[in-house]
Amino acid sequence: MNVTRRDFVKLCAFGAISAGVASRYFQLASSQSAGSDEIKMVRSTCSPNCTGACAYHAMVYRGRITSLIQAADYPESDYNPRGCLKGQSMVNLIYGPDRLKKPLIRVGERGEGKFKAVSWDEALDYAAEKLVEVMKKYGPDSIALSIQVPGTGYVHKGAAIRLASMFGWSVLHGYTMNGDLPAFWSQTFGVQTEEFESLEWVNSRYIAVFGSNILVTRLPDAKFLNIAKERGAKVIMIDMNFTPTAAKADEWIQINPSTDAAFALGIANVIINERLYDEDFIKSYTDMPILVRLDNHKRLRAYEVKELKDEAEKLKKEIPEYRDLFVVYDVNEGRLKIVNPETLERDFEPALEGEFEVELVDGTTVKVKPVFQMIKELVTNEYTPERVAEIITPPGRDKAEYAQLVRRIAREMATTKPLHIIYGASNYQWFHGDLKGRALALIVALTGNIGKPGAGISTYAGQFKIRWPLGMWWLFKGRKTNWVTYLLWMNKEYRQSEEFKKYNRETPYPKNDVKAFVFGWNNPFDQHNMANKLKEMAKSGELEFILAIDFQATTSTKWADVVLPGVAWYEKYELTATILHPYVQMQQPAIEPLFECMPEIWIFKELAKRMVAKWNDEELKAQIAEFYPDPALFEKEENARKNGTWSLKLAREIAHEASLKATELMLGKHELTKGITLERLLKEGAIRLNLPTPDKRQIPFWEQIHEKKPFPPPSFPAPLAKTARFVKSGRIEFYKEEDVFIDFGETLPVHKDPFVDTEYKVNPQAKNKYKYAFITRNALYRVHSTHSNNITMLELQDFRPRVWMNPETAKEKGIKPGDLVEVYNDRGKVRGYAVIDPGIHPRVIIFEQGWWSRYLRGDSYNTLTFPWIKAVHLAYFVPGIWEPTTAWNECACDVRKV
Ligand SMILES: Nc1nc2c(c(=O)[nH]1)N[C@H]1C(S)=C(S)[C@@H](COP(=O)(O)OP(=O)(O)OC[C@H]3O[C@@H](n4cnc5c(=O)[nH]c(N)nc54)[C@H](O)[C@@H]3O)O[C@H]1N2
Ligand SMILES: Nc1nc2c(c(=O)[nH]1)N[C@H]1C(S)=C(S)[C@@H](COP(=O)(O)OP(=O)(O)OC[C@H]3O[C@@H](n4cnc5c(=O)[nH]c(N)nc54)[C@H](O)[C@@H]3O)O[C@H]1N2
Ligand code: SF4
Ligand SMILES: [Mo]
Repeated sequence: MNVTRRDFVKLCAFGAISAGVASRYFQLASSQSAGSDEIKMVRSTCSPNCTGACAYHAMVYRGRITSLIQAADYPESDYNPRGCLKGQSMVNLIYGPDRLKKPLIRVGERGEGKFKAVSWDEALDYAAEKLVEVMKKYGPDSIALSIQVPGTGYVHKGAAIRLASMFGWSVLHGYTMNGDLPAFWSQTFGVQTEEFESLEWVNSRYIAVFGSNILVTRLPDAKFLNIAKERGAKVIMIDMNFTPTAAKADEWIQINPSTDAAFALGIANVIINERLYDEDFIKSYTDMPILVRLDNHKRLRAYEVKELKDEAEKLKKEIPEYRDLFVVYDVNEGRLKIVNPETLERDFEPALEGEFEVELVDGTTVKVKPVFQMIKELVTNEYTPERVAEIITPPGRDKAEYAQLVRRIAREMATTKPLHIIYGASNYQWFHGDLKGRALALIVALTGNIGKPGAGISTYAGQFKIRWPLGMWWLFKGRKTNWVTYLLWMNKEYRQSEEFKKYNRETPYPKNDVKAFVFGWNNPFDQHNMANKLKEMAKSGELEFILAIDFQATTSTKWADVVLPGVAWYEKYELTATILHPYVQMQQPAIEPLFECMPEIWIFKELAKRMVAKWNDEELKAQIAEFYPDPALFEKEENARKNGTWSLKLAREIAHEASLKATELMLGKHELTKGITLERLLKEGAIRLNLPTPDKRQIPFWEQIHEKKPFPPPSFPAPLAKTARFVKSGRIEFYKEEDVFIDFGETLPVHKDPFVDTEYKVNPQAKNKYKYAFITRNALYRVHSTHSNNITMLELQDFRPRVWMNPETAKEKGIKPGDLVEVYNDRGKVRGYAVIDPGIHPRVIIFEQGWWSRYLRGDSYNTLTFPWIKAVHLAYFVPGIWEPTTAWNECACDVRKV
């Protein structure tokens, strides 16, 4: 849209215009002619891995973005405006001193940061040759691709996956690499995750936030907590530390590190023993009435039971293979009944309590109990409010008061509906984070707070979600992706351990290990677990080739052999989605990519083309034009090369066209995107997904609760058969019967102390040496390491990384406010300036993750962390849904003055 400066003020109610796809782009390009005295306003989205996905208007004057303004054009006005100071000051990165200008090839040592600038042809040819060399030597799966979570951009990240699928590279799942996967979801509900849109928070009357720092990490959505409060909701914050979110809550409850499961089980104790639970709900929607054998700890199967065998064999043929037939005791009829796993319609009145004797097919008998009875015994014996207070009460606080607190909170939670629990990423990023999640889910299930407006449990981590199937663009012609767990790569010792051999059922690993590393949209040499190990592998040559794609020079690009300059989100077309709201949106180019930067779709296309030429796969050679969603676009560029009319400008225009075509392909014909067209997106901005709920609200499990469809709903891109086997009863499951759960005493949710099964097990000395938990929470001033170099953000922090600690810690260590201190353990160390804060738990040290190494006077915070693997996460393998996930906070440390 072109306007004169005078007209600018009139543009408050601006809506982007479009006259069809192709003309849209060219109109845009022409208005960028240098010297034209017009201000152009282009709607795009801010898109770090933040979950905000905030719509912004880029104001462009003479081909340059002069300012970024919150678009505030969401159709539901409550969502307006969205944004934050990081998004607002993104120009500091786009035009910043770290911006990459040209492709680079390393000339110095790895990590030294010495490169020569080369032409695109030279860089791409060299990278393609090196990659094919590794593929020939070790097999294609020895190349690992890391592109982070997909929601920040389905088109360009999709192009990277498309390339990986062509050749059969290994792809590392960002969600588990980040530790963002809350493993309790798949174990309990059979899904990756499901969460409320933030607008739904206002419908709750009780919001219990367990370690999610919403006022820092959910900035554009945080206001909905306040609106909920204005409407009468109570907000409580359970956190080891006082946070901005705690400051806004009605009540802050400080507990010991990673003791949330004990707290939740104490709450369950009170709810069960005071009979405050929703009996009808748990009988219909959960596994609580299902009978478990006391001899082998497995659920009783219908076909094992003499009186049910014939009926079970008949029924078995009618249900999918991923379901199974379990049994309840019907109190009305006084006999055992089979649970139909394909519906939640209930034709029995099951016993929740008691113990029964069942005659098996072979004439022997076995004792069984309903899951509810087992939960009741567990919480009654182990998790009385007094016992729980022993576990959760911080040093120096009154345990009797905490026992009373558990009782009060339990009664409030059970009687104030709807209840919403928000379980934060930092809270589940512990070794036993899954147990904590299962215990918290127990509270919402017992009280019937699932599948209703304002009632549920949500976890909000990164922008991970694939909101509808995208395979038509992501996968190259019938080829597949090859997912590999990041932690297995980092933890070779575990790969060779007896425990791994015993419990690993499906989790794959490349037979010749990872030999080349390709990454984009992440900064692994700072951000990833064992950043020091990655550096070692780079230094030693174990990694034979490293390729980085970014729009700016980061810590990680310094470690690469080839660096390819991609573009920021105001220089390309891209399709985005987030979990915090159900809107689909487009990023649009406001300016020409700076310098020689290129849209990533083009980079991956060029790599694919050059690799195919050197790789012996005739089928791929014949199909290569189909890398672009429209082969004619591919040919157009090739022809231009042949007849000498090729230019970067032309390649970019074609790449923009290809991005739009890929978007159209992905919007496709799915029920969820019905009616959402590219043209509409460009014209209207944000469009709501067609969710199967009233007013298309994002209310998880609506269909399960209201239409009696069995659990789980599908988690894209996995086929239902892969995820439904996690909950074979078709219900919410609190009892897990796989051998590994039995062996580790985790058939039901229990509390386990932090560090006992990890740090202290490996090194018993660590218990005395390292008594603090190293908490690397997310910072207000960055999105992970993005904006680490943003001058506005740096000024707000006095350019200083900080280390938070309790006054007692400071006293014991002789540390004063502002002192330079070092947090360390046997693996590594990181430095920052002391902040002494009584709101910090006395056994916690905080360092906010995301600082680039160059600001740290030494090593990265991720030299201290370790890739612990929990065996129950090996029971199945569905990438990003059930696989080992990172536990940042399972990291013991000490602190000293430098
Ligand atoms: N500004 C900003 N926003 C972001 C991001 C960012 O980097 N910057 N990153 C985005 C992404 S990808 C993610 S994953 C999310 C993460 O966002 P959050 O889920 O909010 O995670 P954190 O900020 O790491 O930590 C939240 C709180 O958990 C507490 N906590 C840690 N362990 C425990 C525990 O055992 N029990 C209890 N009760 N509390 C505990 C910490 O004290 C901290 O206050 O944020 C997203 N939003
Ligand atoms: N110790 C510790 N470590 C952590 C965490 C923790 O809590 N503690 N949190 C973890 C979590 S939850 C997460 S999600 C990860 C995130 O960690 P990373 O995924 O590494 O995220 P960033 O550090 O923001 O790096 C993103 C990079 O992508 C680049 N980029 C952004 N947009 C584009 C684009 O459109 N094109 C291209 N080519 N490049 C782009 C940016 O310039 C930046 O360098 O960090 C994890 N690391
Ligand atoms: S950084 Fe996140 S919250 Fe801030 S404007 Fe960008 S997307 Fe929104
Ligand atoms: Mo994340």
